[in-house]
Amino acid sequence: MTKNLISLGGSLPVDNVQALAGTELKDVPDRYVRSELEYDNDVVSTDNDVEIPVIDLSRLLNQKSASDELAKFHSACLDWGFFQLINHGVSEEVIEKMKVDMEDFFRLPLEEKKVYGQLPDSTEGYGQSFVKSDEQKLEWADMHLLITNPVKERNMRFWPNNPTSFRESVNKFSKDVQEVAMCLIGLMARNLGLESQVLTKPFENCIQAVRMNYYPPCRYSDKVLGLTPHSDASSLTLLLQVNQVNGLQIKKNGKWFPVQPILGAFVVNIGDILEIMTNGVYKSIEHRVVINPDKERLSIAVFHDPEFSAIIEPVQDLVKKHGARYKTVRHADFLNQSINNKLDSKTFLDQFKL
Ligand SMILES: O=C(O)CCC(=O)C(=O)O
Repeated sequence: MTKNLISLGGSLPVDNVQALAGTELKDVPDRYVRSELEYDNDVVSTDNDVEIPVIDLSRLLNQKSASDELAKFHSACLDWGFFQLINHGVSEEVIEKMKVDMEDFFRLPLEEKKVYGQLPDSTEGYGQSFVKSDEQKLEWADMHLLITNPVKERNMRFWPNNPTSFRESVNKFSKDVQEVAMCLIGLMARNLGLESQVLTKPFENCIQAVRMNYYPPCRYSDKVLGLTPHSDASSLTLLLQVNQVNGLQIKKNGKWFPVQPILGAFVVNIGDILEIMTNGVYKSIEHRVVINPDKERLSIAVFHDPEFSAIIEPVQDLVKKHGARYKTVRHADFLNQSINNKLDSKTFLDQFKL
């Protein structure tokens, strides 16, 4: 058997949170208690007038509306680094099938899900990621991670065949989402005054990973976090809020803003690698997930990156004015370092700043 080239590093094994949440808990086990949340109430925005931008891909691609929508798209990338994408062209059928199969997978008995469990040296499969020490605080979530592209890098050992249509659903969904991601990167280049291939070429053999997140409800939801504040160490993430339950929050001007689910929309965010490539013009944004006291939450995050051998650096046309603001790094090294770091706001990217 040939060894896969893409390795996502290991994470220490932890208890299954879905199973833990299904027991009669008198309190949250200490490892899940996030004391930082005690001081948090005043920093969650209650301003309902502030809305994360909504971008319409069909308007971006239509000659008549393109220039207005491109301007909106540029300011969404510039001012927010996060937006919701509607009319993106991924069919309702493909999305619905993916959602149903994911929900059915997470509903399987634990022993069946464990068949697709992570191995000690990789975060691919069912389990958790970024757990680096026995003291580290844990997240109130389980996840299932798959490498979906390049196709030859797929490790089918981790691809559930229960439900029977799961593999086909991931296959179709990931392919369609990747097309949308590549289209957005090309349009970003245009908005930055670059030839589109300047940004798209490194993604020709795009590495794509799909991370399915399951956040059980917790009656002590004010003590736990579903996902620690972090920016994505990848380039561009498209996320589906599967069952329309709130939880995702993004940080802007020191405040957390909830991302209200829009049915069928993707939440798109700039990752650290695009921040480097655009020399900081577009920035990755810190985000986190809070837990609902009564309802489970499911989401699917799809990460896109240049191939492993790609050199990550600010594109030349964007360094002319201010000089390079970030170091040059091989993608493989960047990824390995990010995987061996525990999640912690934007501190990982700081190491690459000049
Ligand atoms: O579940 C969410 O809404 C966010 C997921 C996320 O940020 C991730 O998987 O990296």
